[in-house]
Amino acid sequence: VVAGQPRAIARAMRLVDDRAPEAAALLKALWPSTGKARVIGVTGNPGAGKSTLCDRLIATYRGDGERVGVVAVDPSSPYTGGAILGDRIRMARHATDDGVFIRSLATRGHLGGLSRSARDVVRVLDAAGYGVVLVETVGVGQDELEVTRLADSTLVVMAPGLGDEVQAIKAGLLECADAFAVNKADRDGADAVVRDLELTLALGVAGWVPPIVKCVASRGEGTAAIVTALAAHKAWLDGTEAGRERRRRRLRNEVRESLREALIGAAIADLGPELEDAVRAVEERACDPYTATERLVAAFRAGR
Ligand SMILES: Nc1nc2c(ncn2[C@@H]2O[C@H](COP(=O)(O)OP(=O)(O)O)[C@@H](O)[C@H]2O)c(=O)[nH]1
Ligand SMILES: [Mg+2]
Repeated sequence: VVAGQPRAIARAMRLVDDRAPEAAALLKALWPSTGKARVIGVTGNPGAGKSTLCDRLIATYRGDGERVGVVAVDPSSPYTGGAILGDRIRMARHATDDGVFIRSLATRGHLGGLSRSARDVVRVLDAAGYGVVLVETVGVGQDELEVTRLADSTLVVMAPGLGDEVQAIKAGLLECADAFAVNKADRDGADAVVRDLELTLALGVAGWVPPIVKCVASRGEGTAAIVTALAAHKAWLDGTEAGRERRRRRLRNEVRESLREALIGAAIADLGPELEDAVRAVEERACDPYTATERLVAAFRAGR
């Protein structure tokens, strides 16, 4: 993987994605080779032009001599079904470029699992020397928003005529934006989206103010300005205390989440039948769930 061999990378990703028993040892061994990639989340409503824009960003970063990894999160929700094929087609011209590695991830519908898989797949790409990693997600659902948290910078793609009016957009999506791309500027309504965004941001952004860039991804217009905006955000992350604090917060969250998962696993393994008994007692209303939890925690602590 560290030597950048595509077959090894693909195999490592499969192990990580399947949560194979070897995955933990693999990720530990790869860790020293990570921490160099710039991870860019690309999110926004289906049809906004994320894949088209990613294709342009790949070309631009390749032109700068960067190796580029792409993680495409395929939503399993029925209304965005088929995105996987579309994404592959739109990025297909890079398929023969060995400086580009594209990997799709299924959402599988389990909360938290997606962001963990995505994060670990991104780590594999990082260890393999991809200096820029684009993570394309759809900005619907909490799980999707989680995925953008693993990014250094999150680009929110909007477009006119998609119900992307700023009032309608989820607050979570606005908050996670480090830059906005208002795509389909060849259509009516793009300026109105920009104006609405500017007004919304003027109301209450402290610290980094996300730049708003108009673009026409299908023609490659505006891509350079987006790359510049993302570079400015990276400079902010690296060069300011607020930026460094944000990185620390992300790692803190990761360790906590990983701890939560390990603890619940250990508790279930240790308590086994006691846990089932507690559930039954609550079901029979012999015990309230609060007391049941307290007793389980006490039993786990006592190592029974
Ligand atoms: N008019 C116009 N159409 C675009 C533009 N960018 C993308 N599209 C089209 O919008 C549709 C959805 O694009 P896609 O990249 O798949 O969106 P995604 O679902 O956000 O990944 C496709 O038919 C694209 O060709 C643009 O700048 N202008
Ligand atoms: Mg797409």
